[in-house]
Amino acid sequence: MAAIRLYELAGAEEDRRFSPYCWRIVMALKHKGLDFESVPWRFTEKDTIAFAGTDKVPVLVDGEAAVHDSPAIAAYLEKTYPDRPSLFGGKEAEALSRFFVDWTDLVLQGALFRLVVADIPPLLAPIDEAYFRRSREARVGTTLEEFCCGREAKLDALGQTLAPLRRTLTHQPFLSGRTPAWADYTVFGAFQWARCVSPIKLLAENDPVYRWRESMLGLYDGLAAKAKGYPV
Ligand SMILES: N[C@@H](CCC(=O)N[C@@H](CS)C(=O)NCC(=O)O)C(=O)O
Repeated sequence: MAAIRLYELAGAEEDRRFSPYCWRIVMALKHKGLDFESVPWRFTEKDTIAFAGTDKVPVLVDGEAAVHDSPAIAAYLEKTYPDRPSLFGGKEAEALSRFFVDWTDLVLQGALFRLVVADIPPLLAPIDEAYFRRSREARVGTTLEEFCCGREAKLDALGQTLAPLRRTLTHQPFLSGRTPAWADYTVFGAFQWARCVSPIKLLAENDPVYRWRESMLGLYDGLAAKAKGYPV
């Protein structure tokens, strides 16, 4: 059994892993070359992860340590495995990458949520579907279908949201420079979440963000590309 366990959000199908935050950590573990056992988890299985002091995934268990919250897990991996490839590339880069976490959580995932959230309920385990609908509809103040209607205009808004990312990726192949690191995994997690739950085409093939996403999908023997989801 691998020493590290990662609790990851799954849909009705155990291999539909669609949490953007969990994808960050899957990519970070691969980056560090660490083996891990993935444990599928559903939204309503709060008791299963209560030992880690949270009701959300990812939760990483490594020996005696139980860590939750994706940036905290990344910091834990960097500190605990300093001899493995660096996730950040130094303290300044670690601090700078915090911006990518906050931008992704607050801006990018918000823009994607408006486009894909109505596609999620049919993919959930029956025990999760009512919980998901109730909690998310309370958050947005309407039905998920109503919230997502008029996707075309929302795609335009996504295009504008992506403008800084697009320009950066015309200067360099990855957000972290010549090779991918934590900032890339953070942003990529959001795109991978969308790909795992929705058939919507988010990016045109001539978009530098599309090219970057292709590179990210191909990393680690195409791990993310092989994951259950829709073609991009
Ligand atoms: N800030 C946390 C957010 C984690 C999070 O929101 N996870 C979602 C899955 S995508 C979750 O477990 N939600 C539980 C719920 O909605 O009840 C992180 O970066 O890990």
